Parts: sequence; structure tokens; C-alpha cells
Amino acid sequence: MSSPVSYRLEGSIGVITVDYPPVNALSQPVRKGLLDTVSAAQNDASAALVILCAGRTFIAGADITEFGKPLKSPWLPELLAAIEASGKIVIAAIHGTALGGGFETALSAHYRCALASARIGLPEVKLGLLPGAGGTQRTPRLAGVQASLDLITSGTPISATEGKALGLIDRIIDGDLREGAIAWANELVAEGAPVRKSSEQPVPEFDPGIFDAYRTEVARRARGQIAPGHIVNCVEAAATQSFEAGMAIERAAFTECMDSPQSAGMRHIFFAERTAAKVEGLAKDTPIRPVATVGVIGGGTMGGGIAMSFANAGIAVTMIEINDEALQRGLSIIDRNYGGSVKRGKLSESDAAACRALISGSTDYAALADVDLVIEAVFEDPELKKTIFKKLDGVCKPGAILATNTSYQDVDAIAAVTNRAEDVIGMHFFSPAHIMKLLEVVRGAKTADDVLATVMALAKKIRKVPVVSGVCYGFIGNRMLRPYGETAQLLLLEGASPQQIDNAMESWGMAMGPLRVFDLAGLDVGYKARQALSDDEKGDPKTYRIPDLLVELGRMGQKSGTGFYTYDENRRAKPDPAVDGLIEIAAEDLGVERRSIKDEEIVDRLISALVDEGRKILAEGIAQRSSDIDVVYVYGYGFPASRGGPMFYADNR
Ligand code: 3H9
Repeated sequence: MSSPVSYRLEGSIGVITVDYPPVNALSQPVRKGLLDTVSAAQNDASAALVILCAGRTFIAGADITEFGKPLKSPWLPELLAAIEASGKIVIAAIHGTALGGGFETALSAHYRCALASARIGLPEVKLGLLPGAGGTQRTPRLAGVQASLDLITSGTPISATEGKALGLIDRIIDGDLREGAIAWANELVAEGAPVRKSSEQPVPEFDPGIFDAYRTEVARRARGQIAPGHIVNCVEAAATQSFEAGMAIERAAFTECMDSPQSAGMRHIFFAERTAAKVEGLAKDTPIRPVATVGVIGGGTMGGGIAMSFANAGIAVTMIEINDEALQRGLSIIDRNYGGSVKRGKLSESDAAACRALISGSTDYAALADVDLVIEAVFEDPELKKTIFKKLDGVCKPGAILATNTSYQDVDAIAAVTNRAEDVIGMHFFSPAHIMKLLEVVRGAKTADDVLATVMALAKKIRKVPVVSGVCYGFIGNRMLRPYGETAQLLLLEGASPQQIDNAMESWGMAMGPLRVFDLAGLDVGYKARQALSDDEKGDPKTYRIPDLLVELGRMGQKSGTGFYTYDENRRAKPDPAVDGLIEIAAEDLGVERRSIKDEEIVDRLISALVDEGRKILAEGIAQRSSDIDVVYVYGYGFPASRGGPMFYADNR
């Protein structure tokens, strides 16, 4: 097999090219190829070496598929030590994304240049890891302590221009990267630029109190994850000890993280997310329908968020509301959201204005005559949805995709009111839709393959994580939420308090406990849905008596200021003795004996409720694979990625 690393002398510059699709990850053949090439180049006619990559990106990191398996020589830290020890200057030339071990490779070079469009970063923390090839030691020596802590504990990549401002990139190249990098290498040779080892640079001055402050901050933010605390320790070692001592500390911490179940869970989610994008039985060459314009029906919180998701990806949106007043209200919420993004520094004023300009409104369905995709996002009334789909069938052009954002309804029944059931699909966004990453894509019995393929591709374009679900009440996520919520109600009756349940689940890692979630969503929503059901359909009264009583007392959740908790003006939840009393009365009435319940039992029963339903969903073929369910729960329901999702957790505990 030929090596993924090639070498060519361009005048007096030795150009080393890594060509290992799809993302030039540092698999063993790449590491070996680089080591052999850099070593051989020490004895040839070259005056300097340039490392660059073919394809869409610079090295995107270590090969994650190798993790958890025995290490194969050469190790990345050995390779990077050899690059840094080169007697000839080495220049890294970056395009695409230089991430993790890829950016560490660039740091081991003596000089770094990049296209302005390139991004650099150390995202290991998102895999439950820390940079394990000198990233925690070399970055602070170039960018200082504060910037390094920010970069490595967040894992968020920065632009090459930001990197230049921090001292991580030396030069931005305009035009062709290869040509520009070779020209710069020649300049450096001509001016006698020295071999400049990052490991030998002094760490710029820093405030010694920063480490403790940061440790406190990451302990609060990282909720039980071990990698962020280790990162702070490693950066502290970089700032206070020798490079060699720091490398030893980094290696020990990296090994501990790599062996932890947290990293195993997060690595599982990394691959699960990418696997979820693949649809079984859908040919790779399935044609994609062009989607340049989108219609959104409904200007509420959900419709507005959906409109913003498309506008943020440069796609024009027409929002439809029933009258001018509702339309203006919807558009003004969008204005406010963009204003908020500008204030928080997430978007520049001009970018926000450009996105906002892509959203227009109308009260006339005729405005949807030419759009490529329509998403209906009105409230959960099946008859209303059917009426809307009949109208869409009348006005939309042939080939337009008609999607419903329903959370529960039967997509096939909605499709059946049209004369084009093959064009109908579910696109279930999660609120707030411009922020939440999950998109459940509901494949109806008659949904055409190219409609499904188009929506999956579009999801990626609008930066969502799509997961395919079959048709059933609540699809994957909300269907599993039902037994989870019902178990929480049983636990209340049996003796746990709302705050005990929520605290137990949050300490375990859930972003929010179940009762706080119900209060946030509004208790009246479930109440109204239950009113439409027969006693049989409602199931065991023990599973809904308490929320019914709360709603009947006017306690709708956060929106009314009271629910399972009482909320202050800052929406902070406070335990309410009235709720404890009400639970006791309900328990007595339903003949449930109360007892003291341990936190472990709470976690165990709630997670088992999710997993049991997940298994049924798999058996029925509603989800394609177990890992898809994990993706739904991590990206849509605040399940901790460090536990790998409910199914991974159940299979590995
Ligand atoms: C690390 O570096 C540790 C070191 O500090 C220390 C070591 C000692 N490995 O995302 P995409 C696959 S930790 C293996 O759809 P995009 C991916 O699974 C690593 N495979 O493309 C997919 O495969 P498939 C730190 C990888 O254009 C295909 O490539 N680095 C890796 O949307 C395309 O991926 C990171 O965490 C990998 N490192 O996004 C970066 N990366 O087609 C992780 C990707 O079979 N990668 N694949 O499904 C990314 O963030 C994105 O992939 C990237 C491209 C932004 C690069």
C-alpha cells in the first residue's frame, strides 16, 4: 500500500503532503509516513520543510477509531518531538480545520501559516479528553495562559485570524495556500529564520490566581466531567514547570481520560451522530431536490426558531400567519432574538441584519406558490394541520416538499389529505429551534426516497443533527418521554419530592430534572392532551393525578409562576410546601404507601423507563439503530453525552 504521505522538492523547499481522506486523521500510516519523511528530509538538499494536506482539510486530529485499542508505534507525541527537533525549519500550512492532534502537529512545526478561512482548535474536551500530544504545553507558550484555558476547556475552534492575534498563527496566506506557503518558506530561508521550537518559548506573564478561579468555573460548567479539571492542571504545569515535566503530567491525565467511561460515552456519541445521518436502504446516489426557498407556517416560538435556522444558513424564508397582528408579533420575536445574539457577541450586527433580511412574512398562502419546502409549525391540533395540508396541496408547486413539525401526530394521516403523500415528511424541531441541534426526520409510509435524502442533506446545511424516525405517537424522543414522566409521577406518590427527583437526575448529569422540564413546557399541554383521551387511553391515574390537580389549581408551570415549584421573578424554582401537601393527599387517595426513596433508585427507575421504551422502539423498527436513540436523547433532551445516551449507558453499565 502506498504511503498517505508524499514528498517533493520544490526548488529548495521540501513539501510534505498528507493525503488521507476524508479528513487526514493521524492514523498509524500517516504518523509513520510523516516520521519517515521528516527524518529522510534531514539529509537531502532541502533548506526548509512545508507540511500541508490534500483534500478538504488540514489534519483534523488523531484517528478516533484507534482510541481504546493498543497504541501502534510511532505515538503522536514521538512524531511531534521529531518534527520539532528537525534541524531545518518546518512550516505548517493550514486550510480547512486543524483540530486536536492536527493542530498539535502544527504547533510542533516552527512556523505556521493558514488561509483566512481556516479554523484551528483543540476540541478533545468534547470527546472527554484533553490534547495528548503537547497541546496543553505548547499552546500556553505561544498564546498565554488565559487564551489557552479558554481554547482548550471550551474545545471551540477559532478562526485563523483570531489565531494570528493570539500568536498561534504567524501568517495569513491570500490565494493559493501551497504557493503562498512555499514563497513564505523561501523568504524565511533567505532571512535566516531560526528553528523556533514552541516548547522552548517562555510562557507570557500570567496572574497566578487564574488557575484556582478557572478550576472553580469548570467544576460548575462541566458537571462531573473529569477532562476540564485536568486541562487546567496541565496548563498550570506548562506555566510553572519544565516542558518535559508538563508533558509527563499531560500524558498521565490523557491516559486517565482515555480510559474513563466518560470519554467512551462521548466518543460513542461522536460516531453515533455521523451514523445517524445515514439512512438504511437509501441509495447513496439518491437525487436531492434543490431547496433555495422555504415557507414556514406559524410565527410562534417554534415557527420563528425554524425560520431563523434556515435564514442563518442563507436560505430565504416566507413566514405565514393568520393575520397581520400575529405576523408582526412573530417577526418582532425574531428581531428580538437576533438582537440578543448580537448583544451576546454570537453574531455581528451586519451578519444578523443579513440573516434577518432573508425572512419575510405574509398572511396569504399564495406567497408559498414557488417555495421548495414548506414546514407547518402550528399548534398540535390534528384537524387544523390537515386543513393546512389541503391548502398547501392546492397552492404549492409540483415537487415542493411539504413538512410538518408535529411532535406527536400521525404523519401518514396528514399526508393522506393531500394528492402527493410522497412529498410529505415530518421535520420535528426542538425548541428553541434556532439553538437546539436535534431534528427528528419522520419518514411516512409513502415518503419518497428523494424527499428523505433532501431533508437529511438540508439538515446538515442548517447545522442540525438529523435522526430518522418511523411514524408512531411521539416518534422516538417524546414517546420515550412518556414512561419517563410517568415514572417520575410514581416516584412522587411513593415518597420522593420534586426537588429530590430533579436534583438526583441533575447530579447524575441530566441538563434538567423531569419536573423542572414539565414546568418549563407547561403542565396544561399534557392536561389538554389527556382531556381528549378515554380513561383507558389515559392509563393508570397514578401516572397523571398530580399534574392534573396542579393544573386544576391554576398551576401551569413556569408560565403561571407556579407548577411543581414556585418561581421567582428570575424564573428560579423554589420548593413549595403546598405541592408536598398535594402529593400526600393524592397518594392517600390512590392508596399509595409513602416511604423514603434513595437517589440511586430514582435514577435507576427513570433511566430504565427510557431504556425499556427505547428497546420497544427498536424492536418495532421506529428507530433504525440503537445509537440513533442515543443521539436523540443527547441532542434533544439534555441527556449527558458523557454517559453516551440511554441505550449505550444501559448496554455498558
Ligand atoms: C485528538 O486529536 C487527540 C490528540 O490530542 C492526542 C492523541 C495522542 N478520526 O464530521 P464529518 C470521520 S482527538 C477518525 O461528517 P465534516 C467521520 O467519522 C481528535 N475519523 O465531516 C466521518 O466518517 P464517515 C480531535 C474521523 O466535514 C468522516 O470523517 N479532533 C475523524 O462535517 C467525515 O466527518 C476532533 O475531534 C477523526 N478525528 O466535518 C475533530 N474526524 O463518513 C473531529 C472525522 O464514515 N472531526 N472523521 O461517517 C470533526 O470535528 C469533523 O469531522 C470535521 C469535518 C470538522 C473535521
